[in-house]
Amino acid sequence: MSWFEDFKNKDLRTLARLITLCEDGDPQVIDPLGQIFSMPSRATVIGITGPPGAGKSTLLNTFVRLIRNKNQKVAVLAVDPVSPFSGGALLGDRIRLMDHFNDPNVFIRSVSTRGKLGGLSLATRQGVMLLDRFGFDVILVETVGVGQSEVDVRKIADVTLVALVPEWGDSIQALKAGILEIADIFVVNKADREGADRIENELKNILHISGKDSTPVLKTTFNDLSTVEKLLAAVEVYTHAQKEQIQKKREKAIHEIALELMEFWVLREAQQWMRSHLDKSSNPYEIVKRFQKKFPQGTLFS
Ligand SMILES: Nc1nc2c(ncn2[C@@H]2O[C@H](COP(=O)(O)OP(=O)(O)OP(=O)(O)O)[C@@H](O)[C@H]2O)c(=O)[nH]1
Ligand SMILES: [Mg+2]
Repeated sequence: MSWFEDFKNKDLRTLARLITLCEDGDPQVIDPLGQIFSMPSRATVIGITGPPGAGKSTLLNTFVRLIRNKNQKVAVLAVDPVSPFSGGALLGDRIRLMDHFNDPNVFIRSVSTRGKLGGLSLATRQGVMLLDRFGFDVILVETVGVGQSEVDVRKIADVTLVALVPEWGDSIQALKAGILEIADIFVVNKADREGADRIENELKNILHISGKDSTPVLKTTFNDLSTVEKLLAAVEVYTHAQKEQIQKKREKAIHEIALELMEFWVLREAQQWMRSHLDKSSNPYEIVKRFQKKFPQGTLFS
């Protein structure tokens, strides 16, 4: 049986194995990925990003519950942070809050780079594509970081939620340029804590000044289900209203995906070659000059 046949037959091990091969940047995935890409796509991809410990996983855990209540299939892709904040928290910890391990219609998976060039966003994008074609109705992608996130979750998600917490109130000013570009919906999480109203007002002010009054700001608390229900409803309103733009974004992504993958392989090969040709020299420019001589500009891909 081929990868594709197994995938079509909804074999979960094949799905998991393909995601691993994507993480590894293994060239043998291209054939099956090409076949799988042609399958119908139907998932809504919800991205969530925010500072470490903002309660993203907790929120997604509740999302999973609400989505399952509607009898939809849901997948969670937790992107392993190799970020300076967390120093690469253990994934077991990051997704420990998931209560759904025994539900076959819930798929939870982490992706990590394992230190490989460009691998993280590539693997995440490929992972989302696989989960979509596999038949999940909703795919939740969690990444850590605001603005400087290694994975630009916006590129992958149909709708991007930025989670902030009251403790971050003072930092909003500093962050505003970055986060305004990222968020389709703002979440003030841990709204049971002091300062939630302040951060909400501050956000709304910044959005108003920037002419982005239409960006929703919702407060959520883990022990108040109705707040998370409202958030999910806002996500549905957004994806419904933006249907055409989302479709366009997906069409635009075709070239992005191809370029990212080709760049990845070319760079990896080039790096390996260059490293193996580093000779002893006290002058870095001498090394580059020898490289230039060997490959004059414009000859590499001629
Ligand atoms: N008070 C309060 N605490 C919360 C709330 N939501 C989550 N927490 C707590 O915040 C801590 C971090 O929650 P996580 O869901 O792991 O946060 P995260 O953003 O996924 O963390 P990383 O993935 O490590 O960045 C946990 O101890 C949660 O119990 C909330 O609404 N209110
Ligand atoms: Mg988490």
